[in-house]
Amino acid sequence: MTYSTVLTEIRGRVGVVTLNRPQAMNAFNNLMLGELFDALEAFDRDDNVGAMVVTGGEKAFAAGADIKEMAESSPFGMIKQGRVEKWDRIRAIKKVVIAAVSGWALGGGCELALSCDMIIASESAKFGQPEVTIGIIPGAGGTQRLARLLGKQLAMEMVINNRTLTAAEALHFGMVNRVVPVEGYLDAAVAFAEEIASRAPLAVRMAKDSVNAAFETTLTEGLRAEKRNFYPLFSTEDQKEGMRAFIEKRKPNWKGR
Ligand code: DAK
Repeated sequence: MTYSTVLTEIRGRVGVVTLNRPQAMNAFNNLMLGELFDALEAFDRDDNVGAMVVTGGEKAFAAGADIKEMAESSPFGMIKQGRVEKWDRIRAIKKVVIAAVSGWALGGGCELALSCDMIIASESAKFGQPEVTIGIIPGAGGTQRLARLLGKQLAMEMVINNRTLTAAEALHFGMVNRVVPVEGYLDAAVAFAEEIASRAPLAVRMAKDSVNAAFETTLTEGLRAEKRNFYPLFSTEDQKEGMRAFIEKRKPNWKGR
């Protein structure tokens, strides 16, 4: 598959999707949004890929939705373009997706990073939701995910008053997993994803699903969801292999079944 606004490559067992509209700070137009999710879905189906990384450029991960494209939009125009449904596609990805963020992650760019499972940030990363400065609010989950992640006060400040977080602040508040030097930030994210790709695939999938359940439901329902994912793993070859390998003091050889 060839794309015109994203680049794709497979490094080891990691599928890397790079947003590639540097002339617009990787602002998403409708085409790029579609290509990004097409590429992620293709990697999700590919048995050679164990985990994915989404990245942008050193100066900008993504500056949000393309304001020039969006400026004259109408509600029905956006619905017709399927923009809302497009954003739901990332939630359906089964494999782990890591965001490798350097420079600006603003508006939809910040929301894209938050939609990923984990975030590796370069020291230059800056996160913000400046939508109010152009007369709208976040529309791809920013108000909800920031409130859950950072609590009400800081989320309010970011969403209402355009407070941006530096990489160090984002780490302090638990919004990112690691902060690494700008040089080599993508390599660090790929290495992180490679570690995940080396683990039992079905267990990783169930683990992701279980943690995500915590954000959707009550504790009782969440615990049920965990159990629904826990027991079936005892029917997999990988569970037998993993436990035998531990007992035999060797590395497991995962089959993904
Ligand atoms: N859209 C279009 N073009 C953009 C852009 C954007 N978001 N951000 C930057 N650019 C373009 C600039 O216009 C400029 O293009 P030329 O003028 O050279 O043609 C080029 O990128 C370089 O930008 P600057 O000259 O501004 O570069 P600086 O280094 O001075 O500043 C900046 C970088 C990222 C701080 C600044 O460009 C900036 O503030 N950009 C806008 C950030 C922003 O407001 N983002 C929020 C957009 S609203 C939805 C879900 C989600 C959304 C929408 C719908 N649905 C579910 C329906 C999301 C909405 C948003 O994200």
